[in-house]
Amino acid sequence: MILEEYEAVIKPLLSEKRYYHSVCVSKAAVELAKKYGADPAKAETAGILHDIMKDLPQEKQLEKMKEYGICLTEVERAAPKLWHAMLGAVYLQKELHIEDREILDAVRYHTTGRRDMTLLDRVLFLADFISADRDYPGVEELRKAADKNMEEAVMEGLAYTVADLANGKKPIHPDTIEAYNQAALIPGGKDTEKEGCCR
Ligand code: DGI
Ligand code: FE
Ligand code: FE
Repeated sequence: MILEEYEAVIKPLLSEKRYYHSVCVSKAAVELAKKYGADPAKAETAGILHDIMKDLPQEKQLEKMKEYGICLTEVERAAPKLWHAMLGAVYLQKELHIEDREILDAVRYHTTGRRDMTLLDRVLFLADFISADRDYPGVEELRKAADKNMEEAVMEGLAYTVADLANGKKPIHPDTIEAYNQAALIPGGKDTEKEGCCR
C-alpha cells in the first residue's frame, strides 16, 4: 500500500489530533531515514502507522490483545500507555498483512525502545519525539540533537522518558531500562573494548 492508502486506513481509527501527529511523525521519520541511511519508504510506513491503536478505548485494546494472544507482564498490565505499541504491531501484521519485520519491530518498540535498536527503531523512536506537532519544553534542543547525532538524541529521549516515569513513580518497562543502560554504557553507540569481562 502507498502512503495515501495507509492514511485512509488510520483516519477513521484516530482523532483529528492523533491523525495529524501520525502524518508529522511519518514526515519526520522520512527525513531522519534519509539523513542516517535507513530506508525512507519503511520509515514513512512505520511513521504513519505507529499509533494506529492509540485511540482505541483501553477495554477494547485489552479485548483485542486477548484475541491476538498477547500476554502482558505485570509491568505491561500496569502501564496502559504501552499497549498501543504492542497491539499496533500485531494489528499491522494480522489486519493489514504487513510482514516486514523491521517495520513491525519499529512500531512495537516505538514507545519503550529496546536493547540493540535497529536503525529503523531509532528513526521512529526519535521521529515520535521531534515531529512538527510536538511542542513540549526542550523539543527544539532535541530537534537540534537529532540533526547532529542520532545516538545522542536517542539517549536524550530515553533519559527524558526514564526521568519522567521515575518522577511520577511509574513502573518502567525492562525494554526502556535496557535501551537506556545500553546507551549509557556505550556512549555514541560505538562498541567499546569489553575490558574486565570474565566470560
Ligand atoms: O503515543 P505517543 O503519545 O505519540 O508517544 P509514545 O508511544 O512514546 O508514548 C509515550 C507515553 O508512554 C508517555 O506517557 C510515557 C509512556 N511510557 C514510555 N515508556 C514507558 C512508559 N510508561 C511506562 N509506565 N513505562 C515505560 O517504560
Ligand atoms: Fe505511541
Ligand atoms: Fe506517536
